[in-house]
Amino acid sequence: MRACFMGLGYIGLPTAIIAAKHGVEVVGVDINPQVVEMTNAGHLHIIEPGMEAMLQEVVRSGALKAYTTPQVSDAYFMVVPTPFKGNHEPDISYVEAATRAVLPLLKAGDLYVIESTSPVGTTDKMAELIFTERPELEGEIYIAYCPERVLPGNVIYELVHNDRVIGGRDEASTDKAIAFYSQFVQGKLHRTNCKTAEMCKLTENSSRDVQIAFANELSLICDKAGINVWELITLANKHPRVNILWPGCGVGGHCIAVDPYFLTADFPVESQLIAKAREINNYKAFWCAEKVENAMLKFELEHHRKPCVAMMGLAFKPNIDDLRESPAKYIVTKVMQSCNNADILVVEPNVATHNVFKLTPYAEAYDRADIVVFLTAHDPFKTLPRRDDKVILDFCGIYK
Ligand code: SAJ
Repeated sequence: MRACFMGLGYIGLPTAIIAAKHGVEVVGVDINPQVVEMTNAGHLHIIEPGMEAMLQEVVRSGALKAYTTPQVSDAYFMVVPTPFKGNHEPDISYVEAATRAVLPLLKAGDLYVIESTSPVGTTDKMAELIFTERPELEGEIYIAYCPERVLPGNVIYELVHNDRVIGGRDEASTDKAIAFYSQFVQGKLHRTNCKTAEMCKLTENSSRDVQIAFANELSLICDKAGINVWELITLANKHPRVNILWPGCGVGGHCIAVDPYFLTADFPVESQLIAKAREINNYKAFWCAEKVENAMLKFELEHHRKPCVAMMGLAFKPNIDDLRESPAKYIVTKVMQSCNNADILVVEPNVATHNVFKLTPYAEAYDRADIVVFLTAHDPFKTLPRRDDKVILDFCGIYK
């Protein structure tokens, strides 16, 4: 069995590596020649604990080889990004380009799977494209949608142990895709149709976004009411049927802050709550920036000098170095722009250097600052001694 993975990013590359480790002959394809070169040299271009050693093993054994163009295989997996355009409309052009690239190689009996997060109906749309260009393949190939669910940082474990939803365009396609994934997935493989599988992925991340929006809304109410939101949620969660998530400085990353728009764009009338949750989570970052600016003004009025401010954390969530779509980064940028003469120390312990921000070690920044703003709950921040001589703005629950 030869499998061709289109896209060697945060999901495609780990999946290709795990499949190769489980006996599949893997062709990894990326349009970026540097990614291909690094992969073939056994260097991981993404950050994922434990993954590089595994890559080296499968490259050395010849189980995985990377190319810039697809090679004839028995199964093809579309694992490319699906970003959105300026107006929050999903952009499936990468899925389409990857599909067009494999089109000439498809033959009877092949399996074609989309893993990329996609608007409902994308699998059918791509099937239509395939059969328009290659009508002789109608009824001869297997087409399915199978989303991933892994949490960055825990990918090796979750790729193997998470349950997966597999939706074929017909029963035979579902069977064929299940047979492929069962080579390396130990979690349950749940069968459905492709539309439900597409919707399931969007539902999972929208559900999390809505729940975080509830926590963020509570944090705004508590701030006004003078209640510690962390204590409040801890207490409310003692109820056997209540499980509230935690507020933060917004929602970041490439999944939860993006996927709900795939629903709001296609179902604008129906998806009221989902749209509102997006608004609340975006507003939270804006609100945090305003809080910092107000604290700086207050300090200046009281002390007749500008404060030194430590902005603690740039990553989109704790203990990672991923700054993509990070609300913390947005807040730091906004505060720096509106207070251009201020003494602002930017801290991100998981990144060595940054091309925009000059980074300061966290203990030094904490020591020097008059105002400390916790944006991302990185573990090292929790070891800092609590100091009453500083103004502390804890947006991410360092002291929860
Ligand atoms: N966040 C909060 N409060 C919380 C939990 C998270 O504010 O209580 C924030 C984080 O700080 C971060 C954002 O949410 O800014 C997203 O982080 P996350 O850990 O919830 O999720 P991701 O984006 O790293 O990964 C998600 C996961 N989806 C779900 O948990 C439903 C993962 O399983 C998916 O595979 C991934 O999206 C994806 O690729 O879709």
